[in-house]
Amino acid sequence: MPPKISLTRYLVEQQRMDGHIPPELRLLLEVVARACKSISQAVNKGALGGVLGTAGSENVQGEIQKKLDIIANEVLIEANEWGGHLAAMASEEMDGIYLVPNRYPQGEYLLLFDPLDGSSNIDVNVSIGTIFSVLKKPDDRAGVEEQDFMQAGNRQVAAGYCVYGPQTMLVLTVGDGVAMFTLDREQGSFVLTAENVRIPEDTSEFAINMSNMRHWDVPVKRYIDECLQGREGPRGKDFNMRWIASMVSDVHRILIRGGVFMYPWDNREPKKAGKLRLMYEANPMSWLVEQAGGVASNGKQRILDIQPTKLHERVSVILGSKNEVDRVTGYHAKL
Ligand code: P6P
Repeated sequence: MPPKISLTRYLVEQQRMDGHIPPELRLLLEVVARACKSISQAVNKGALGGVLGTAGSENVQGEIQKKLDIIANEVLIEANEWGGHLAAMASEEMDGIYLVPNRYPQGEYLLLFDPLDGSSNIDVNVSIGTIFSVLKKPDDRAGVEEQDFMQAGNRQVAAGYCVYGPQTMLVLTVGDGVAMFTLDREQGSFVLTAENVRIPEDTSEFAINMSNMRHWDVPVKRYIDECLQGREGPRGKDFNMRWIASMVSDVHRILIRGGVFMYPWDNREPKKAGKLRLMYEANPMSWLVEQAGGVASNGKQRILDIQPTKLHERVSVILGSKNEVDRVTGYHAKL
């Protein structure tokens, strides 16, 4: 049995090899991982912990907040605010940015997160997760404001998620490939269980919420229709479909065995670019997918090149196996 490589050892050895993880960033990632362990404990308690159901409030997105949404948000804030590695945080569950209180030292990093993605699955015991993205604060002046977060996804210095499923797994990139860690509950630490993860360039599996079909744009309708025609159709092969309604779980499956995940623009609310949020869902997931050899597009451009203008802005997401995403973006180009 090879020696167990802990998250800490992995980060130290990565820093030694290629300098991608300065000590402050390593501290940040270890603190986020510890927070995810606490969230995992709370999630695993379920009804026994009195954490199911709604909190009776709405978030900035106008969505009903689950008790665990708020618990996860608080765990991440409390874990990260005192360490001296952060200047500010932003969360799906908070309207504006959260400045590190003056009683703590300010750091150079900005942490963004969706504290509990897929929370509609909490009460039905289906996997959910935490998604996080790390940016550097522009160093041209003191203090920090929302405008400092308006950086394209190609400026991220770290990105990852923790999926609370049959295993609790942390998946991470700092720009040198994708590594996966499985929580060893006996040791209480994340142990390296996969690295240099690669997404197969071809797939026969797509993930999309089919109930929205009548609202999709033509290129998406064409792509899905051709998949549904199977081997008798233009694709010449049968396709399988998955939709967990938890982006973390759908993306995790794609990192493991390939596939294409789509939450495209649709005409239900034409002014909205999409359902998913750019800064703390699409950007971190897109970097992970690209670092594993996949492609992530909004149909017309690389997601990581989108210049954000609002903290909670939404985006159309098509990501996964390179040749399938290229096909979908090719259909958009023919519009
Ligand atoms: P729908 C969860 O609420 C989420 O933000 C993603 O995790 C997931 O992929 C999507 O929304 C599910 O949306 O419309 O199918 O419920």
